[in-house]
Amino acid sequence: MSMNRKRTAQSAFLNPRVLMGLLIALTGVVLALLGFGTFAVRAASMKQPAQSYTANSIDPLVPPGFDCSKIHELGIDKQINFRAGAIMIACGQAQGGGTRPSSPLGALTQFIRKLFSPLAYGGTDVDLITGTETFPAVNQSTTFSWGNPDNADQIVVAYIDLRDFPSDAAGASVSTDGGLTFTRLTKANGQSPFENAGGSPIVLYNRPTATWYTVWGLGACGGLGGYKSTTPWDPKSWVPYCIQSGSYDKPSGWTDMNPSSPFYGRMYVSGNDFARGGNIFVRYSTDNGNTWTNERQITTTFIRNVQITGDLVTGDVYLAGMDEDGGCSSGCGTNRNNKIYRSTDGGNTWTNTYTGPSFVGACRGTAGYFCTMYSNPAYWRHMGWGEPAAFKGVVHYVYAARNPSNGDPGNVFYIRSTDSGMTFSAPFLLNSDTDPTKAQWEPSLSVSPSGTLFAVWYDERDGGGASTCIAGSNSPCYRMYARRSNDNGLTWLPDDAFSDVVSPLPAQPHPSVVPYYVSDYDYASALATKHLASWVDGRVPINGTYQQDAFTDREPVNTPTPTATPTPTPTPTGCSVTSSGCGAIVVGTPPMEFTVNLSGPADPASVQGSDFMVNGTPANTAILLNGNLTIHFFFNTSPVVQGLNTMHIPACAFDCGNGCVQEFTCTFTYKPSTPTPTPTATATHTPSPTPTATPTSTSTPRPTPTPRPAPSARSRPTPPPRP
Ligand SMILES: [Ca+2]
Ligand SMILES: [Ca+2]
Ligand SMILES: [Ca+2]
Repeated sequence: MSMNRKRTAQSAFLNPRVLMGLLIALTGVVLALLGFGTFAVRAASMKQPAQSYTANSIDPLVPPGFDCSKIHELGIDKQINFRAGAIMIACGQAQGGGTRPSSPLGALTQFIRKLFSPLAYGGTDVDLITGTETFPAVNQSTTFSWGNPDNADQIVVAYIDLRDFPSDAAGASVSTDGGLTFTRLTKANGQSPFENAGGSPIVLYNRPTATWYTVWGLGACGGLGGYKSTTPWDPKSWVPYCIQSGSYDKPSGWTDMNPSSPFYGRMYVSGNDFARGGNIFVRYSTDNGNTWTNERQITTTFIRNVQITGDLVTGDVYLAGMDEDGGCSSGCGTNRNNKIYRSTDGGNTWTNTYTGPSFVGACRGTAGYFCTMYSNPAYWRHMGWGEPAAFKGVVHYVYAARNPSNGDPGNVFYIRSTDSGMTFSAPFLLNSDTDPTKAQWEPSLSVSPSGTLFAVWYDERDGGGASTCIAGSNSPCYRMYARRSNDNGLTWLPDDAFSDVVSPLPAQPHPSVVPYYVSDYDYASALATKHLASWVDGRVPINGTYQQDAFTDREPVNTPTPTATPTPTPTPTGCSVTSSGCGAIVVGTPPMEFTVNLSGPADPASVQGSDFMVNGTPANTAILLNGNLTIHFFFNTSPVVQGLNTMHIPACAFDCGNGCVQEFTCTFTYKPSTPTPTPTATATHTPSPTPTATPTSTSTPRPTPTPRPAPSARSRPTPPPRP
């Protein structure tokens, strides 16, 4: 069968009718299609009228007369875009997808196991794929989830959607109710609004302009571009824009949404350019996506562009790469190295801050260059790629590795850097399942603005094992599992289920797409109130075949999980904060000094004046006393207002007690000193505050009064010694 397919593919390639089609293809939209992949640049240089093509043809993706012997030289075999896949099929290096006759469909009565235990993480799963689906153009997978920080009801998930393939492979679903329901964007003609777009999905929210940007390979740009909208739920509202002409494979993107960041509003896109040695390049926009003229070369050899992210606080940008060391060309068991690249100046300059130790990538089988999670047939291309996250100078990364010693095909690991990506901790195994026959792979990670971390991955522990994972058949195979940290990665709560059912392994029936494609990544992100994570799920059958739908769910930031007990490893939790100033009434001169007490000693190097705020105003200086259990915070100008005032220390503002500080919020009341002697008063005792005020006399000693009532004398304390 495979030989027949190969011959068919090759002869179709030489068929005159097809060749003619290809020539026409070179002249228009189909050239636009080349935006999917590597050859976009050349294509864009020819200006010809657009042509349309039938959606059941793959031929337009393949350049006429393409020399199949150049597949390796051009890096076609290492690329994940659909055009590269089409060339592999046309050159007989891969089959197209299809429903294999050997796939036994499970008994119709045996449906997916619904678990009745309370769900530890997330809410009810949501199928992002609304509207009709027509076999075999039914695949939706490889997701990118993003939310609007100014309106948490607005969530957009972009994904690969083969509904219109090959005229486009791009889709997105939008929620306007916080993620309870989503609608797949569909124009009146039944198609996606992202015409001639494909490749790797990215969706970002540019906060200064309140504009949503999707990023794709886009034909009209002859390279990278996308569609943008300020009303994302309206399919007609999305308009095209361009980033650059040229080749890009597996792009990633991030945008700085923190108004106090020095690089607020900046947008970043990274990718591998196989027309330039497979090197990683970053493009960024300093004008809210209008122009993208800034390009930087990050590597001088082929390192896979895994994902890009940034620090919500500092504005530093981090790019995770992977040295794949030849991939799986010589089988499972080949090495990988994680790489971290950092820019501290808004994308202008980049440093390779970290190259991790070698590990063996997750693997059960191989498909040419790529490793796969299933074998016989090779299925689900996956190299161990994960996702980075960063918060307050702490950098996080999750990835998947094989255990060569016991043959476990995949486990998900977490590494943590407390020095802005220079050094990382030893890998921490996130999945508690240790059955060496069960795989965990393709993890995503997000960090919220309060330092909660949420990792999500594919996990076989509740399924029947690899032998029962038969693409398209109704046999429970995998489920999404998750794990959460409430202290910026210092400690982790137990791992538990995130998706509601155990999914069958979804089929890839599209004949124009490589047969081992299932999902290349899921990019997760977080808002202040929730973590957003999506995945490919096979629970929905079409034509009796369990097939790909993109699903999503969300984990609230502030709702602790019912079973949450801090895991003692790797380190205990941090400290809590108290202040005798909480609830106090302060009279007199507005205080400029405040004292807090800690349940565990602080790390002096991590404490700054700005860690403490009154009414949102950060203090200028901090001094540690009492064995680092007490901190005095000083303001150059008193932040106190008449009436109610709020003291605040954000979670993980500094390190203490082998962890980081828990969030601290409390209030006090300030009353300016009033002319005390009222006309009727007999002035026997002099500067007397109101009866409820804290006494100033020495007869009632008051340990570390906070906020210091600032009796008459103390308008500015002794100049705080600076460390
Ligand atoms: Ca495992
Ligand atoms: Ca769920
Ligand atoms: Ca589907």
